[in-house]
Amino acid sequence: PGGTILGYPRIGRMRELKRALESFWKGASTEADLESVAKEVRLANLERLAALGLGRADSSIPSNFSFYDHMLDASVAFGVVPTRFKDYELEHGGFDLSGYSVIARGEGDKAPLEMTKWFDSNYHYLVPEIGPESTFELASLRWVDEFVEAKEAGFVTRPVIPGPLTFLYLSKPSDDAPTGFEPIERLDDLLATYDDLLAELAAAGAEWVQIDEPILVADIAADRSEVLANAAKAYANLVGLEKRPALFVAAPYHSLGDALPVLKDAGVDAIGIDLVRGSVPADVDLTGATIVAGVVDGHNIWRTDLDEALRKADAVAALGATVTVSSSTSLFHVPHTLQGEEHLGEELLSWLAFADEKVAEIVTLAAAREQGEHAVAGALGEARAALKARAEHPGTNRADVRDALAEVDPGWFERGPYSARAAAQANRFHLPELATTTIGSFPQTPEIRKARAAWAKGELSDADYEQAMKDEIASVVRLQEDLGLDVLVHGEAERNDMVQYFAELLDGFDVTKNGWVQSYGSRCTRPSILWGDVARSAPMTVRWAEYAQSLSDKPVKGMLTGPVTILAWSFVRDDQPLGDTANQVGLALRQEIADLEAAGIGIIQVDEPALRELLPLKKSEQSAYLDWSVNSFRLATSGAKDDTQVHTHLCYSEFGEIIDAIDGLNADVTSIEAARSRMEVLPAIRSHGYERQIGPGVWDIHSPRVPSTQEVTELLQLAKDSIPGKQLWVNPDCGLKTRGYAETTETLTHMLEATRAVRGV
Ligand code: THG
Ligand code: ZN
Repeated sequence: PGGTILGYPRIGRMRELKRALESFWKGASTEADLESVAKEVRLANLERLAALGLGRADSSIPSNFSFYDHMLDASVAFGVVPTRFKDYELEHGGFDLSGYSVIARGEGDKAPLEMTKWFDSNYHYLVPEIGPESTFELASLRWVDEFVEAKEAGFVTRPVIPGPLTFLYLSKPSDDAPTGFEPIERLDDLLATYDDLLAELAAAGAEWVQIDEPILVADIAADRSEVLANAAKAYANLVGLEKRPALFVAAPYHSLGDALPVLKDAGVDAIGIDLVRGSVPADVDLTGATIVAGVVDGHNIWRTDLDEALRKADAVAALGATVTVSSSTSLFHVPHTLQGEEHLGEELLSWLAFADEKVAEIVTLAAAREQGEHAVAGALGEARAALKARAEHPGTNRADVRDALAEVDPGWFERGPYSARAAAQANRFHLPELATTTIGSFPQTPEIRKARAAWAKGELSDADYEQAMKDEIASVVRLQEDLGLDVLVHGEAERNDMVQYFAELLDGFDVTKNGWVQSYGSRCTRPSILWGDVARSAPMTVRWAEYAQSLSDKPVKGMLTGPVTILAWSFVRDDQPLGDTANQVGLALRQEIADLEAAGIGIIQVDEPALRELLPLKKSEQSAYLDWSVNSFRLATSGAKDDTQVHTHLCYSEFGEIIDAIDGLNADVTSIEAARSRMEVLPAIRSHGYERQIGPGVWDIHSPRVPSTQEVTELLQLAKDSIPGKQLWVNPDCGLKTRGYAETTETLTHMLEATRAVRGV
């Protein structure tokens, strides 16, 4: 029927779930308190979606709640939690919310599930661990219970479940699995569990279930014909069940390609396709199929071109399909609502649509298709006017920015040879083997947040705020000197977020007040809106770096966020190639680096943690991406002098695909996340033949646990097996802003003890 969405934000309009989770983890509230907030969030979402025009009784409202992560939910529901968490299991099977939280966050010597990026988004999922020893059984009925809860409140929802192929292809082999084992080998056993789940949902009265299979749009290591054969087998199995809801298989994030006919032939009842990122071949026969056409961008915040959306829906209908209009992806990638964002100004507001406004657009599109465009002529007219105003706005096309980029010549992308740089830097800094540093941020204490909030409200003067930040910087510098780190940082007290900080200082951006988007678990980010041409009007970081350097004889790193990451973690304009936008940012950073050098800063880190995240899901698009992303970084950094040491930091450990890009960035030192995966990336880097310096993280900072000196020593020794000591740096996985001072001081002490032990070998 009419219109639907693939999912809705789960964290709550005022981040109620975040607050409830964090209070529960602190021990300040009970499991029952947490359950009750969660229920309020779920029911409020249902009411809101119905009020916006999705049907209460026709399964067009999805139910996609999760306490922490949907892949973790699937691990728990299918009974495949790693054996190290057995102690936390309830007597009759399954986990309560404390046990569930331990799997997500770790405790004592129990490392949590690994966390990694969800497709090409800024969301992180928890990686299931599957081995030959895993036993599959339906161990949680949460999805059924939530369906029943909604039904009792008057809503027939559509439960949203990760699909069997996506679940297994995104899993990693368990610690107990023999080499060569692939989780997908357990497909038959997993399917038996889906059979049970679908029977339970049907018995509870579910008419539809949404099974998310985004893995089908991605080019993954597995052979495509094997993936398609598994898809055919899995869906033939599920379609053949006697007792089941209608099956809606959704495949967001790109084109389904040759998996589309496979799903159609298997006889699934509806197929969701992404028509924002992807497309349907013009010659595919969709006769008899029901297609949920993702024509409203679920992953970005621009107001939809409704005329184009209608054209896309019509084109799919012309292939023979019955069409329902929808979002291209779940809306959990965008904030709840534009309400409360009036400070953005009428003009910018009129160009935007967050989750609620997108639902309204979908309802408009559905009405246009059912009743004719005349029925919604007003809404269509408004959308046209807003799009036209956006295209014609002077800020989206600035002559000064365009001229500056036109003057860039190829020499601006090249630094001198590494050997010369390395010699100049060795001469300037005299760093030891296994040099120690941190990634940049130190804990953002409640006092820092309070000072920033007071300053924003005008309750703290500029001078007092400046002094508060300087005091914090001084104490962070002193702590690092006491610990004995070799290369210091200023700690980034003055930064709310590594992207937003720059967005607030650069032209072409705006920031929201409450535009939170879940990043992982209870953690959210507030992506900035990159709407226009980007330019720097004044230095952004120099006075803080200069102050920190004035306090120490050791080098203090200048800290910048790279162009790709600024794009990836913002909502970025969709009216020009990303590479053009990235070069505008690159040029602004190049000016900043020149100013940092002039202020005496000798080591400058340009973070690109999101480089891997934006890597296209389709192989055919990857090399063009790597070209523009690497180029924008080189544009930013290649003006640095030989004796300026350029660092970069990348997150997430699937480096196989981008080792060439790391090479291409041409940074002198690259730090990477490696602790949770126990350095598994290093052999690949070694066999690639990497001549520059690398700092594989030895502390997983996403978890509150403190690794022992012994554990860090083992990781460092593993690293030394692959990388010569002269090239090796010692650092945590990532910035420390989410950690507290107690665990930070303790872990850094362990890190330095381990370094001394390994240096002594
Ligand atoms: N900034 C942005 N995106 C990111 C990161 C970031 N994406 C990937 C990675 N880092 C995700 N990691 C985090 C780490 C910490 C937080 C969010 C994402 C975080 N958020 C606070 C919270 O939810 O409590 C925000 C509160 C605040 O700043 O006031 O701690 O670094 N853009
Ligand atoms: Zn990182």
